[in-house]
Amino acid sequence: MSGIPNTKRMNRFELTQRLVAKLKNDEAVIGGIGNTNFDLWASGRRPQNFYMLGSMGLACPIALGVAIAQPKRRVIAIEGDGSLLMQLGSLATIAAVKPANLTIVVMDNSVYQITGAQPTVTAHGADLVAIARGAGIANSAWAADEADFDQLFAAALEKGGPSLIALRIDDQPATATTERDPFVIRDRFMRGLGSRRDR
Ligand SMILES: Cc1ncc(C[n+]2csc(CCOP(=O)(O)OP(=O)(O)O)c2C)c(N)n1
Repeated sequence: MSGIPNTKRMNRFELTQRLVAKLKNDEAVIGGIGNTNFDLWASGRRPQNFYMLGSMGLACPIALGVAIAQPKRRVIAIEGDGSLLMQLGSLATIAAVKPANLTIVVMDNSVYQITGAQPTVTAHGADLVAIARGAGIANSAWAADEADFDQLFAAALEKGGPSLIALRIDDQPATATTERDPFVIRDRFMRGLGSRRDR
């Protein structure tokens, strides 16, 4: 069983909707592969959203790049536990670079859900908040429930980071599927961030 503190098992789509509802300043949101970006897509189209296709573990590295390139914009990475586990080094890099405008939100269901619910190591006690703190992201916390998430996320946007919020979620599948055109996704995101003005 998981060594994660006794936090409520929440729902990814509901949490993603809560997150998106709090965005008021054209924040960039990077959804990881699969369910995290599917529920981001279902929570409302925004040109400042980027939907990762195909590769696990890239939400945090992409978000770090955006945060460095546009330090005045808040940037949020939403990643699954399996994907984050594949790219743990990104946490130490983020801790070293210290982007004040970057928040990581981890959706931990303890499985690789989209490929058949094989257990990840968080099902055996690996604690992603402890790992993030160990990597140097001191401002890392489990959200006890939805209200706690609201408060942690608002504080992350206000006070600055880098910060990481981990959420224990249920086994519900995502509510939609993102469009599958990487060029469209990239171009719209670049325009949404004001970094593509041609064509
Ligand atoms: C490098 C890489 N390895 C494996 C896969 C196959 N794959 C796609 S999504 C996924 C599971 C993702 O798990 P997680 O990030 O925990 O999200 P969940 O599906 O649980 O929402 C796997 C194994 C892949 N796309 N890329």
